[in-house]
Amino acid sequence: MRPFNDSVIYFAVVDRFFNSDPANDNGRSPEAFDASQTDWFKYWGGDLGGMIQKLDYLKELGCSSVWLTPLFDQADGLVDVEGRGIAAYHGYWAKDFKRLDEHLASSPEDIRLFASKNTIVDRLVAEMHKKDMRLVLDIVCNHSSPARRPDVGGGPVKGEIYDDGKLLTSYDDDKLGWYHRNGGVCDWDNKGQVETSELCGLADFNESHIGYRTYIKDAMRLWLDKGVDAFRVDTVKHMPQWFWQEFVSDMVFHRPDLFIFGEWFQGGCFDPLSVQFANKSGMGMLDFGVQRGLEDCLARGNEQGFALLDKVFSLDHLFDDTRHLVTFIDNHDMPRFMSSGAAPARVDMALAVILTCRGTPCIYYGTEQYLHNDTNGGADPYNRPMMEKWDTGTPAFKLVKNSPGCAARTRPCSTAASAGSSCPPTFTPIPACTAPIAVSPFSTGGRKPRYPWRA
Ligand SMILES: [Ca+2]
Ligand SMILES: [Ca+2]
Ligand SMILES: [Ca+2]
Repeated sequence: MRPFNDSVIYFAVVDRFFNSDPANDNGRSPEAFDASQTDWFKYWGGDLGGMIQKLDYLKELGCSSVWLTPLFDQADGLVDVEGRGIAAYHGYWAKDFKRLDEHLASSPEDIRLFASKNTIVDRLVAEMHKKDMRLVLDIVCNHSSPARRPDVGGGPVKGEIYDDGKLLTSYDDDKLGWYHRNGGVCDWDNKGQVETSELCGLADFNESHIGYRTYIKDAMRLWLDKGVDAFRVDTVKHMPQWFWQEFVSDMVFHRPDLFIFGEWFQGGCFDPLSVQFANKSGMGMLDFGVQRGLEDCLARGNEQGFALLDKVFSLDHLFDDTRHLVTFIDNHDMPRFMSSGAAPARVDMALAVILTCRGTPCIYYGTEQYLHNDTNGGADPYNRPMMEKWDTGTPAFKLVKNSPGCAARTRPCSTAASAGSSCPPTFTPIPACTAPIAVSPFSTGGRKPRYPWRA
């Protein structure tokens, strides 16, 4: 597997980035779209044409890779959660891994993307490769979609799965035996239960079924054949390690230069199981340790200053290869850095850290514009505003693009920035730092973690 650490990743929630075509906004379920962009739980119109139009902006920013939220065809309509209708605008409730969601494109040929070689995905990949940029596809193997409440019509049927439009199975009529039927996770410290029970009511795939494994791996190989350069893998904590080892082996056999990194929610150096995953699964991992350390000192202003971040870097030896870690300051599953208390200058400082430390930095869309909405503390979904500005002159934009030693475009030629180790003792000792650092593992104490709607 080829590390991506010569790259800076830009992570965009496609629905919230740029709307190039109002004709596809309604999709198959107009009730799931909100043209006023005030209902945060519905589609707002962003599409792949919008991504293509903004590639030059991302290229100028210096981001050489773009991670897009999942592109698979999503469950249509609204899911009713506690009286609120929620659409699959985020992309994490797939129903057909071999089709493109209809909100993202405009023609039937685009939707059946593997039946043609001139679809919008082909054009996106071609444009990116022409600009020496790489496409990171967000994939989900753990689950499909949640149920609608029986008295709310029009929403998705739980766990309906299609193969290029042909219905294969569903949770309620699971002819194929592709789903676990263990109910929801109750004990979050029980590894087996976390892997084989449901997360937020999402139909949980039974990875022991060879038919399911064949389907999901065939689908992902098709996406690789379209030119996808890397996978970001959702909810890796919720499937057993043997599945990931098999999956990674098969994908890398198909594409030897493929980079894969996984989301072990809140994983990092303080969570031994996540460290084991990072060292044994064959894929890299999102580094929640660095995120937590940065948030602690630069957003929340903890009086211990950089002590937690110092501790994180001091534990780098736990990982076989820290180049495979993907660093970030915030993402779509937590409040944005500014919503956590950071002034713009602190955002700049945090960006400077991830742009210069080990691993591959990943910038959440809009950070370079100081985009944030602090409703409900900026928690999901308020951390996913519509991208509003494309100013190439903000300090954050210029920092990513130009700052000596931190510039995104210097990483490919700066081994020190992209692969060098960190040296914790360089932080100046201050009295507060000499006190024992309250480093607790990310244990949930058996309670359900606050997982986002999309989960
Ligand atoms: Ca649109
Ligand atoms: Ca759909
Ligand atoms: Ca599972």
